[in-house]
Amino acid sequence: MTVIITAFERSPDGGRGLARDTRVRWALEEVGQAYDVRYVSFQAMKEPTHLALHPFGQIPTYEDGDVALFETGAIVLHIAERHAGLLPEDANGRARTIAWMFAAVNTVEPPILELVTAVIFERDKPWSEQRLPLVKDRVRERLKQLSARLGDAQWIEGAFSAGDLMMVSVLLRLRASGLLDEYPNLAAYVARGEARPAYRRAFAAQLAANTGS
Ligand code: GTB
Repeated sequence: MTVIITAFERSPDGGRGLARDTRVRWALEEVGQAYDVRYVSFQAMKEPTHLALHPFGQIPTYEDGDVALFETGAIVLHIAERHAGLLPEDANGRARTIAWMFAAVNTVEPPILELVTAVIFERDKPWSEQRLPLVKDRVRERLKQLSARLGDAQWIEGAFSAGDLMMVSVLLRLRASGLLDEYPNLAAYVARGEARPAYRRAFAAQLAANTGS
């Protein structure tokens, strides 16, 4: 059965890999699962055909036979459960890895998204200058905690896992802010993720789709 995901017809980031289809592509590349992409416009995302797949009218979605999913955490977990390589073999290790996936989207990503909102959408508000340092400090707090936990380790729970895939994907959104560089072990962690051949293939595929190259 062919796996089909959806992605922006034209990503607003012009192919910098920040749209969330990149993490799904990455997971599929890690496990060696071929996939097709259906590109959708902003308008098509809000129409009934796409809304049947994604109740919030967003990308990415994932279809595989009779399974249709939305939410990148759920999609990556589904891929990781069906193929070897992204979850540890032992039950406790799997549980901890899944906890890290949730931590990525539920604990680390929210302040990062708040920062993105503050920088992109609230820049012209009269209170923006006052608020931005507070928002940045909330991100720093999470980075400090994550940095302390990672320490000198290569990956978060032993070998590379879906937990790292989700965490690196979330942290990548911070690159432009410079905050990541304040935590050298996290900057190196993200760079290790980006250096993985599967990530590079995923990045190249989304770039080609957005630039035609
Ligand atoms: N929680 C969901 C998940 O993880 O799957 C969030 C999905 C989501 O936010 N999708 C975004 C979307 O479809 C695209 S990824 N937005 C359109 C809409 O809501 O109408 C977010 C995103 C968009 C653009 C950039 N960029 O240009 O840099 C980066 C990330």
